Amino acid sequence: MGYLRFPSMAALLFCFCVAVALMPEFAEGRTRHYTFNIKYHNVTRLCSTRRIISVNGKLPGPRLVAREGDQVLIKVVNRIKENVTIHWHGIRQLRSGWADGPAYITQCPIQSGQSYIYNFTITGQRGTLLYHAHISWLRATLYGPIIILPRRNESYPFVKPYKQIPIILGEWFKADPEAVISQALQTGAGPNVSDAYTLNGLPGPTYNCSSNDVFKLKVKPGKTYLLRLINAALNDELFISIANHSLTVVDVDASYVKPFNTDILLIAPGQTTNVLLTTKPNFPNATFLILTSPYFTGAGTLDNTTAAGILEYENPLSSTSTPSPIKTLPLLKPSLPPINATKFVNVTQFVQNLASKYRSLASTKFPANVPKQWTGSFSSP
Ligand SMILES: [Cu+2]
Repeated sequence: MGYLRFPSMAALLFCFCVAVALMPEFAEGRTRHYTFNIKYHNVTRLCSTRRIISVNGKLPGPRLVAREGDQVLIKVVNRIKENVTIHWHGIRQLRSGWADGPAYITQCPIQSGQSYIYNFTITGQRGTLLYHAHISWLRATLYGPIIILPRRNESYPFVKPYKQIPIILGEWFKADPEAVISQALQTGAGPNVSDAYTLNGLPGPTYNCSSNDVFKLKVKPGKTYLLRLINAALNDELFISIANHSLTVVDVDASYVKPFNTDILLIAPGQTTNVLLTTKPNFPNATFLILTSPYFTGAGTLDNTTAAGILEYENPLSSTSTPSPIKTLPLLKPSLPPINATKFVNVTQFVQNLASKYRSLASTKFPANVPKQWTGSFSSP
């Protein structure tokens, strides 16, 4: 009898385990492994070449992709002379604070020739974040996107995008950023400003000697794209806008928000915004500039330039023998808030209005669990 009963008990246990695994709150994430080699490589921008420090020889660095609930193991190998750490900017690091990354705060830096495995689980977050170096100014070129997809079998609380495209805003220095910051620390003066802003590492045609280094966002008509916008600039807040296209904000810093439309966005350094871009229903016979420029209200100097990328529609005629006429199409330009003093008040007003539009999604599935009653006491015990 015992011999016969055993398989039926095992079958019951198996069914129970399967049932538990299928319940979303018990669904285990998978473990994802990455290797980040921190190396030097040469990059030419604005007609000058310099050695930069990046991940796996890429600017921006490779995409780190995971689902909510996944454990991520990243082996960081230091193949440069400088000490290095990587900060997983915005990851909550619940019970893994030692994997956060700020040098001399949560860890000793990884020394030349050494490696370290960052180990964390993504909990209660989905959307876009970024990683970057967190020692001195190595983050000027050492940065990349963190893409957190919803759990398996879970959908977005918005229309399923046709494609997802990260756009990382950054800065380009003709000089070595390490020399820039070390000079500032020695003199006590503010550091020299960057020479250009970039979209996915490319400054675009608004700068001298940069007409070939242009980020192109290639789209099809009548589709919805999810743009994962990241500001990886060192310290500057940046506006971004696409000519003749409205953007729908759906997720900020890996939290869903109540969707709202805007023509112009502002993103602070280290922050991210996911937007839906719905393309025009038909080939528009034009191309569209994507511009990014800084918002600045303080004293001192800043890089007051504008970087540009191009939104380009796939030409329906290009599949025939006719050569693509895209270069001959009119190039439309968005207007960004100007930075000059006379418009100063208007810009600030614009930013305040924009900021007031950000609201938590606060749906049944993604509630805003904010305590509404204060139960503590200000008096000492
Ligand atoms: Cu950071």
